[in-house]
Amino acid sequence: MENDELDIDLASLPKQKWVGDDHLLQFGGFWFVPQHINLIKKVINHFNPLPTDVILASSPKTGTTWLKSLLYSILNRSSKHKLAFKHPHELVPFLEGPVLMQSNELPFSTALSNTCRLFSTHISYQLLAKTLDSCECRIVYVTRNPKDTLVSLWHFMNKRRGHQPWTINEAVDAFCYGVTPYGPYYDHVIGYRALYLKRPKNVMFVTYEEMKEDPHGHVKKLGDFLGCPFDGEEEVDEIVKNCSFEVLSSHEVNKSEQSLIKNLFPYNSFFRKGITGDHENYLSNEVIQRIDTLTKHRFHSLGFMYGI
Ligand code: PAP
Repeated sequence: MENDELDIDLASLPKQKWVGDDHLLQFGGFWFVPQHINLIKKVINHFNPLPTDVILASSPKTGTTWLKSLLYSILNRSSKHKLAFKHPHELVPFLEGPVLMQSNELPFSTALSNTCRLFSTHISYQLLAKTLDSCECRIVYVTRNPKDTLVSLWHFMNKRRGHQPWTINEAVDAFCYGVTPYGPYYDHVIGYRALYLKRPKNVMFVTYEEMKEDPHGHVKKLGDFLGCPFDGEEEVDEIVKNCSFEVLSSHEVNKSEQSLIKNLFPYNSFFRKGITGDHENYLSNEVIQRIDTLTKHRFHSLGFMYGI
Protein backbone atom coordinates (compact mmCIF):
# COMPACT_ATOMS: atom_id res chain seq x y z
CA MET A 1 0.00 0.00 0.00
CA GLU A 2 1.16 3.53 -0.75
CA ASN A 3 2.19 6.08 1.83
CA ASP A 4 -0.74 6.62 4.20
CA GLU A 5 -0.97 10.37 4.01
CA LEU A 6 -0.17 11.05 0.37
CA ASP A 7 -2.99 11.19 -2.14
CA ILE A 8 -2.67 8.80 -5.02
CA ASP A 9 -1.56 10.42 -8.24
CA LEU A 10 -4.66 9.71 -10.30
CA ALA A 11 -2.80 10.24 -13.56
CA SER A 12 -0.68 7.17 -12.75
CA LEU A 13 -3.64 4.77 -12.68
CA PRO A 14 -5.01 2.68 -15.58
CA LYS A 15 -7.97 4.43 -17.17
CA GLN A 16 -11.00 3.18 -19.13
CA LYS A 17 -13.87 4.99 -20.81
CA TRP A 18 -17.10 4.75 -18.88
CA VAL A 19 -20.39 6.63 -19.44
CA GLY A 20 -20.31 9.52 -21.94
CA ASP A 21 -17.08 11.48 -21.47
CA ASP A 22 -16.45 10.03 -18.02
CA HIS A 23 -13.86 7.44 -17.25
CA LEU A 24 -13.03 5.04 -14.46
CA LEU A 25 -9.63 4.44 -12.87
CA GLN A 26 -8.27 1.12 -11.73
CA PHE A 27 -6.92 0.82 -8.23
CA GLY A 28 -5.93 -2.50 -6.65
CA GLY A 29 -7.59 -4.43 -9.48
CA PHE A 30 -10.98 -2.65 -9.16
CA TRP A 31 -12.55 0.27 -11.02
CA PHE A 32 -13.68 3.52 -9.45
CA VAL A 33 -14.84 6.97 -10.41
CA PRO A 34 -11.78 9.21 -10.00
CA GLN A 35 -13.30 11.25 -7.12
CA HIS A 36 -13.65 8.10 -5.02
CA ILE A 37 -10.10 6.77 -5.23
CA ASN A 38 -8.57 8.76 -2.41
CA LEU A 39 -11.64 8.27 -0.21
CA ILE A 40 -11.29 4.56 -0.70
CA LYS A 41 -7.63 4.69 0.15
CA LYS A 42 -8.56 6.57 3.32
CA VAL A 43 -11.04 3.85 4.31
CA ILE A 44 -8.49 1.13 3.61
CA ASN A 45 -5.84 2.89 5.68
CA HIS A 46 -7.87 4.34 8.53
CA PHE A 47 -10.99 2.33 9.18
CA ASN A 48 -10.53 0.15 12.25
CA PRO A 49 -13.65 -1.92 12.75
CA LEU A 50 -14.79 -2.75 16.24
CA PRO A 51 -15.89 -6.29 17.11
CA THR A 52 -19.42 -4.92 17.61
CA ASP A 53 -19.60 -3.30 14.16
CA VAL A 54 -21.94 -4.56 11.48
CA ILE A 55 -20.89 -3.97 7.90
CA LEU A 56 -23.16 -4.38 4.93
CA ALA A 57 -21.03 -5.09 1.88
CA SER A 58 -22.34 -5.23 -1.66
CA SER A 59 -21.59 -4.57 -5.26
CA PRO A 60 -23.70 -1.64 -6.56
CA LYS A 61 -27.33 -2.37 -7.52
CA THR A 62 -27.54 -5.73 -5.80
CA GLY A 63 -29.93 -4.82 -2.95
CA THR A 64 -27.95 -2.38 -0.80
CA THR A 65 -30.83 0.03 -0.14
CA TRP A 66 -33.15 -2.82 0.84
CA LEU A 67 -30.60 -4.45 3.16
CA LYS A 68 -29.75 -1.07 4.68
CA SER A 69 -33.37 -0.59 5.66
CA LEU A 70 -33.67 -4.15 6.99
CA LEU A 71 -30.45 -4.08 8.99
CA TYR A 72 -31.24 -0.63 10.37
CA SER A 73 -34.68 -1.86 11.50
CA ILE A 74 -33.34 -5.07 12.99
CA LEU A 75 -30.60 -3.30 14.94
CA ASN A 76 -32.59 -0.18 15.91
CA ARG A 77 -36.02 -1.58 16.60
CA SER A 78 -37.25 1.36 18.64
CA SER A 79 -36.39 3.86 15.90
CA LYS A 80 -37.32 1.82 12.85
CA HIS A 81 -40.14 4.32 12.13
CA LYS A 82 -37.38 6.70 10.92
CA LEU A 83 -37.49 4.89 7.58
CA ALA A 84 -40.73 6.75 6.87
CA PHE A 85 -38.93 10.08 6.63
CA LYS A 86 -35.24 9.31 6.13
CA HIS A 87 -33.71 7.64 3.11
CA PRO A 88 -31.97 4.32 3.96
CA HIS A 89 -28.72 5.82 2.63
CA GLU A 90 -29.02 8.60 5.24
CA LEU A 91 -29.60 6.15 8.05
CA VAL A 92 -26.74 3.82 7.14
CA PRO A 93 -23.62 5.64 5.93
CA PHE A 94 -21.24 4.28 3.35
CA LEU A 95 -17.73 4.08 4.77
CA GLU A 96 -16.54 5.70 1.56
CA GLY A 97 -19.57 7.97 1.39
CA PRO A 98 -20.54 11.60 1.28
CA VAL A 99 -19.61 12.44 4.90
CA LEU A 100 -16.02 11.64 4.12
CA MET A 101 -16.32 13.31 0.75
CA GLN A 102 -17.66 16.57 2.11
CA SER A 103 -15.76 17.17 5.27
CA ASN A 104 -12.82 14.86 5.24
CA GLU A 105 -14.20 13.70 8.56
CA LEU A 106 -14.30 9.96 9.04
CA PRO A 107 -17.88 8.72 9.43
CA PHE A 108 -16.36 5.92 11.44
CA SER A 109 -14.82 8.06 14.18
CA THR A 110 -14.73 6.39 17.57
CA ALA A 111 -17.07 9.09 18.89
CA LEU A 112 -19.84 7.00 17.38
CA SER A 113 -18.72 3.84 19.06
CA ASN A 114 -21.01 3.73 22.09
CA THR A 115 -23.64 1.73 20.21
CA CYS A 116 -23.40 -1.05 17.66
CA ARG A 117 -22.32 0.77 14.51
CA LEU A 118 -23.82 -0.11 11.17
CA PHE A 119 -21.92 0.82 8.02
CA SER A 120 -22.13 -0.04 4.42
CA THR A 121 -19.47 -0.39 1.77
CA HIS A 122 -19.14 -1.16 -1.91
CA ILE A 123 -15.39 -1.74 -1.55
CA SER A 124 -14.29 -5.26 -2.48
CA TYR A 125 -13.02 -7.76 0.07
CA GLN A 126 -9.75 -7.96 -1.87
CA LEU A 127 -9.08 -4.29 -1.02
CA LEU A 128 -10.45 -4.42 2.52
CA ALA A 129 -8.97 -7.79 3.49
CA LYS A 130 -6.45 -6.41 5.97
CA THR A 131 -9.13 -4.26 7.62
CA LEU A 132 -11.81 -6.92 7.80
CA ASP A 133 -9.47 -9.72 8.82
CA SER A 134 -8.19 -7.62 11.72
CA CYS A 135 -11.44 -7.89 13.62
CA GLU A 136 -14.37 -10.14 14.47
CA CYS A 137 -16.97 -7.65 13.22
CA ARG A 138 -20.01 -9.07 11.48
CA ILE A 139 -20.41 -8.69 7.74
CA VAL A 140 -23.57 -9.13 5.71
CA TYR A 141 -22.93 -9.47 2.00
CA VAL A 142 -25.73 -9.26 -0.52
CA THR A 143 -25.46 -10.15 -4.16
CA ARG A 144 -27.85 -10.37 -7.09
CA ASN A 145 -28.24 -12.13 -10.40
CA PRO A 146 -25.65 -10.53 -12.71
CA LYS A 147 -28.16 -9.82 -15.49
CA ASP A 148 -30.59 -8.04 -13.17
CA THR A 149 -27.68 -6.18 -11.58
CA LEU A 150 -26.55 -4.99 -14.98
CA VAL A 151 -30.06 -3.86 -16.01
CA SER A 152 -30.50 -2.04 -12.72
CA LEU A 153 -27.12 -0.31 -13.15
CA TRP A 154 -28.01 0.70 -16.70
CA HIS A 155 -31.25 2.34 -15.57
CA PHE A 156 -29.53 3.96 -12.62
CA MET A 157 -26.81 5.57 -14.71
CA ASN A 158 -29.44 6.97 -17.03
CA LYS A 159 -31.11 8.63 -14.01
CA ARG A 160 -27.96 10.52 -13.11
CA ARG A 161 -28.32 14.30 -12.97
CA GLY A 162 -27.16 15.87 -16.22
CA HIS A 163 -26.52 12.36 -17.51
CA GLN A 164 -25.18 11.50 -20.90
CA PRO A 165 -27.12 8.60 -22.40
CA TRP A 166 -25.64 5.15 -21.87
CA THR A 167 -26.92 2.52 -24.26
CA ILE A 168 -27.71 -1.01 -23.14
CA ASN A 169 -24.98 -2.31 -25.47
CA GLU A 170 -22.41 -0.05 -23.83
CA ALA A 171 -23.64 -1.21 -20.42
CA VAL A 172 -23.35 -4.89 -21.42
CA ASP A 173 -19.79 -4.41 -22.68
CA ALA A 174 -18.75 -2.50 -19.58
CA PHE A 175 -20.24 -5.17 -17.32
CA CYS A 176 -18.66 -8.07 -19.21
CA TYR A 177 -15.24 -6.35 -19.24
CA GLY A 178 -15.69 -5.67 -15.53
CA VAL A 179 -15.32 -1.92 -15.98
CA THR A 180 -18.09 -0.68 -13.70
CA PRO A 181 -17.75 1.28 -10.44
CA TYR A 182 -16.38 -0.96 -7.68
CA GLY A 183 -16.26 -3.76 -10.25
CA PRO A 184 -15.55 -6.25 -11.71
CA TYR A 185 -18.84 -7.56 -10.31
CA TYR A 186 -17.67 -11.19 -10.51
CA ASP A 187 -14.44 -10.57 -8.57
CA HIS A 188 -16.40 -8.62 -5.97
CA VAL A 189 -18.79 -11.51 -5.37
CA ILE A 190 -16.03 -14.13 -5.42
CA GLY A 191 -14.01 -12.15 -2.86
CA TYR A 192 -16.80 -11.95 -0.28
CA ARG A 193 -17.91 -15.50 -1.05
CA ALA A 194 -14.41 -16.70 -0.16
CA LEU A 195 -14.52 -14.69 3.05
CA TYR A 196 -17.88 -16.25 3.91
CA LEU A 197 -16.50 -19.75 3.31
CA LYS A 198 -13.51 -18.91 5.48
CA ARG A 199 -15.43 -17.24 8.33
CA PRO A 200 -19.07 -18.36 8.20
CA LYS A 201 -19.64 -17.32 11.81
CA ASN A 202 -18.82 -13.71 11.01
CA VAL A 203 -20.19 -13.43 7.51
CA MET A 204 -23.72 -13.87 6.25
CA PHE A 205 -23.94 -14.20 2.47
CA VAL A 206 -27.40 -13.62 1.01
CA THR A 207 -28.80 -13.18 -2.45
CA TYR A 208 -31.45 -10.73 -3.56
CA GLU A 209 -33.45 -13.61 -5.02
CA GLU A 210 -33.44 -15.63 -1.76
CA MET A 211 -34.49 -12.54 0.14
CA LYS A 212 -37.36 -11.97 -2.28
CA GLU A 213 -38.47 -15.55 -1.99
CA ASP A 214 -38.51 -15.68 1.80
CA PRO A 215 -38.04 -12.26 3.37
CA HIS A 216 -39.57 -13.37 6.67
CA GLY A 217 -37.15 -16.30 7.08
CA HIS A 218 -34.18 -14.12 6.15
CA VAL A 219 -35.08 -11.31 8.54
CA LYS A 220 -35.22 -13.89 11.33
CA LYS A 221 -31.86 -15.31 10.27
CA LEU A 222 -30.39 -11.81 10.17
CA GLY A 223 -31.71 -11.15 13.68
CA ASP A 224 -30.03 -14.35 14.93
CA PHE A 225 -26.82 -13.61 13.06
CA LEU A 226 -26.63 -10.09 14.49
CA GLY A 227 -27.19 -11.36 18.02
CA CYS A 228 -30.62 -9.77 18.40
CA PRO A 229 -33.14 -12.54 17.74
CA PHE A 230 -36.87 -11.89 17.54
CA ASP A 231 -39.26 -12.98 20.29
CA GLY A 232 -42.27 -13.37 18.05
CA GLU A 233 -43.28 -13.39 14.41
CA GLU A 234 -45.20 -10.11 14.48
CA GLU A 235 -42.21 -7.81 14.64
CA VAL A 236 -40.54 -9.77 11.85
CA ASP A 237 -43.61 -9.30 9.67
CA GLU A 238 -43.70 -5.61 10.51
CA ILE A 239 -40.06 -5.12 9.48
CA VAL A 240 -40.52 -7.12 6.27
CA LYS A 241 -43.51 -4.97 5.37
CA ASN A 242 -41.95 -1.63 6.31
CA CYS A 243 -38.86 -2.45 4.25
CA SER A 244 -40.74 -3.84 1.27
CA PHE A 245 -40.25 -2.09 -2.04
CA GLU A 246 -43.92 -1.08 -2.07
CA VAL A 247 -43.87 0.62 1.34
CA LEU A 248 -40.39 2.16 1.13
CA SER A 249 -40.89 3.56 -2.35
CA SER A 250 -44.17 5.18 -1.29
CA HIS A 251 -42.53 7.51 1.27
CA GLU A 252 -42.20 11.12 0.14
CA VAL A 253 -38.47 11.18 0.99
CA ASN A 254 -37.82 8.20 -1.26
CA LYS A 255 -39.83 9.73 -4.10
CA SER A 256 -37.95 13.01 -3.87
CA GLU A 257 -35.34 14.62 -6.09
CA GLN A 258 -33.28 15.33 -3.00
CA SER A 259 -29.90 13.62 -2.73
CA LEU A 260 -27.02 12.95 -0.39
CA ILE A 261 -24.30 15.58 -0.27
CA LYS A 262 -22.51 15.90 -3.61
CA ASN A 263 -24.41 12.92 -4.94
CA LEU A 264 -25.49 12.96 -8.54
CA PHE A 265 -28.33 10.56 -7.93
CA PRO A 266 -31.72 11.65 -6.60
CA TYR A 267 -33.23 9.62 -3.77
CA ASN A 268 -35.91 8.27 -6.08
CA SER A 269 -33.29 6.64 -8.34
CA PHE A 270 -32.69 3.94 -5.70
CA PHE A 271 -36.25 2.65 -6.14
CA ARG A 272 -37.17 1.51 -9.63
CA LYS A 273 -39.02 -1.84 -9.85
CA GLY A 274 -37.56 -4.03 -7.14
CA ILE A 275 -38.26 -7.34 -8.87
CA THR A 276 -36.30 -10.38 -10.01
CA GLY A 277 -35.92 -11.33 -13.67
CA ASP A 278 -36.37 -7.85 -15.16
CA HIS A 279 -33.39 -8.50 -17.47
CA GLU A 280 -35.73 -10.53 -19.66
CA ASN A 281 -37.40 -7.26 -20.65
CA TYR A 282 -34.16 -5.63 -21.80
CA LEU A 283 -31.54 -8.18 -22.85
CA SER A 284 -31.55 -10.10 -26.12
CA ASN A 285 -31.06 -13.88 -26.10
CA GLU A 286 -27.59 -13.34 -27.47
CA VAL A 287 -26.63 -11.02 -24.61
CA ILE A 288 -28.18 -13.39 -22.08
CA GLN A 289 -26.04 -16.18 -23.49
CA ARG A 290 -22.93 -14.02 -23.37
CA ILE A 291 -23.45 -13.19 -19.70
CA ASP A 292 -24.47 -16.74 -18.78
CA THR A 293 -21.27 -18.05 -20.34
CA LEU A 294 -19.27 -15.60 -18.27
CA THR A 295 -21.21 -16.56 -15.15
CA LYS A 296 -20.49 -20.25 -15.72
CA HIS A 297 -16.84 -19.45 -16.26
CA ARG A 298 -16.50 -17.21 -13.20
CA PHE A 299 -18.96 -18.72 -10.68
CA HIS A 300 -19.87 -22.26 -11.64
CA SER A 301 -16.26 -23.27 -12.23
CA LEU A 302 -15.69 -22.51 -8.53
CA GLY A 303 -18.66 -24.61 -7.49
CA PHE A 304 -20.78 -21.51 -6.87
CA MET A 305 -23.89 -22.47 -8.86
CA TYR A 306 -25.47 -19.04 -8.97
CA GLY A 307 -26.58 -16.38 -11.41
CA ILE A 308 -28.20 -18.09 -14.39
P1 PAP B 1 -26.95 1.03 -4.63
O1 PAP B 1 -25.89 -0.01 -4.66
O2 PAP B 1 -26.69 2.15 -5.59
O3 PAP B 1 -27.28 1.50 -3.24
P2 PAP B 1 -29.00 -0.92 -4.63
O4 PAP B 1 -29.90 -0.51 -3.53
O5 PAP B 1 -28.04 -2.00 -4.35
O6 PAP B 1 -28.26 0.33 -5.21
O7 PAP B 1 -29.86 -1.41 -5.87
C1 PAP B 1 -31.02 -0.79 -6.28
C2 PAP B 1 -31.98 -1.87 -6.69
O8 PAP B 1 -32.65 -2.37 -5.51
C3 PAP B 1 -33.08 -1.35 -7.60
O9 PAP B 1 -33.40 -2.46 -8.42
P3 PAP B 1 -34.11 -2.32 -9.84
O10 PAP B 1 -33.38 -1.28 -10.61
O11 PAP B 1 -34.00 -3.67 -10.46
O12 PAP B 1 -35.52 -1.97 -9.55
C4 PAP B 1 -34.17 -1.01 -6.61
O13 PAP B 1 -35.45 -0.91 -7.19
C5 PAP B 1 -34.06 -2.21 -5.69
N1 PAP B 1 -34.67 -1.95 -4.38
C6 PAP B 1 -34.63 -0.82 -3.62
N2 PAP B 1 -35.32 -0.99 -2.50
C7 PAP B 1 -35.83 -2.25 -2.53
C8 PAP B 1 -36.65 -3.00 -1.63
N3 PAP B 1 -37.09 -2.49 -0.51
N4 PAP B 1 -36.96 -4.26 -1.99
C9 PAP B 1 -36.51 -4.82 -3.14
N5 PAP B 1 -35.73 -4.14 -4.03
C10 PAP B 1 -35.40 -2.88 -3.72
